[in-house]
Amino acid sequence: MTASTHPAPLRDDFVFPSKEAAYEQLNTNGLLELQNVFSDAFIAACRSKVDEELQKRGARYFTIANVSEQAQNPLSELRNSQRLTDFVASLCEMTGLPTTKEHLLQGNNLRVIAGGDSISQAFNFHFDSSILTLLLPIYIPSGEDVKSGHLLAKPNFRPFGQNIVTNLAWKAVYQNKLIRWLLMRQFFRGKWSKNIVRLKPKSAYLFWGSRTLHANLPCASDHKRATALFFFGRPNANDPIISWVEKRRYKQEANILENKG
Ligand SMILES: O=C(O)CCC(=O)C(=O)O
Ligand SMILES: [Fe+2]
Repeated sequence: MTASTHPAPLRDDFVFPSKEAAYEQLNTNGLLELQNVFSDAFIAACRSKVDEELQKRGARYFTIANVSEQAQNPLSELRNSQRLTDFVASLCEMTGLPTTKEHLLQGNNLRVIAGGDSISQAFNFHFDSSILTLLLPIYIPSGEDVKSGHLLAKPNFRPFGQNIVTNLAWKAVYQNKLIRWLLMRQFFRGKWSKNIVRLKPKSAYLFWGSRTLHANLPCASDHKRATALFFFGRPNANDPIISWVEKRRYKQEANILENKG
């Protein structure tokens, strides 16, 4: 194996909060920002990679699934970050849900929104199937909220421990066009003002994935928005039916949002 040529993702001087404080924050506030955790060089490398992919594909929406397995992508370096892995593993373990370090990372993708797809890719409210989701902003447009692609999140909106039936019921209720329209209307009436997470590149955002109802805001069509998503742990690891469904879903995860809207 040759040594990686990618920059180290984490800033050397970044100090993680204690896992107890972080766990408390996730349970009460619902969202944990690790401010300026990523190095300038790492974000710059991720941006170059996004630009390269945009050059190939043109200004449109796309996702790259399992991006951390692509050695040529700087995001692959994140897997080697022991400090980050230990931190997220501890948080997942603290939930009491069954997790193992080997199966910690369940899925990950790079998500790029550009050109005319910006509106159709906004307000796609959903729950992730992970215990913990890490969102890494790479490009976030500046400007007013409705053109910024920021995150809308209602953290801890439902408890962990959905079984297959209740999970499907939640999905049927929250992931359909009528609710999307109603939630959008709520947003434009200012009802989500406390739930806008203004994303800053170089920070990481953590939330309980399967508990948090979330979506991103639109961004202007002449801007690009790029995020990487890392999904850790499965709340239903011991349920064979859910495991089977989720395995299929992780394969399709990158396409789910792509095909909606
Ligand atoms: O790109 C984002 O801000 C959120 C994407 C997301 O929630 C997901 O891919 O599960
Ligand atoms: Fe998500």
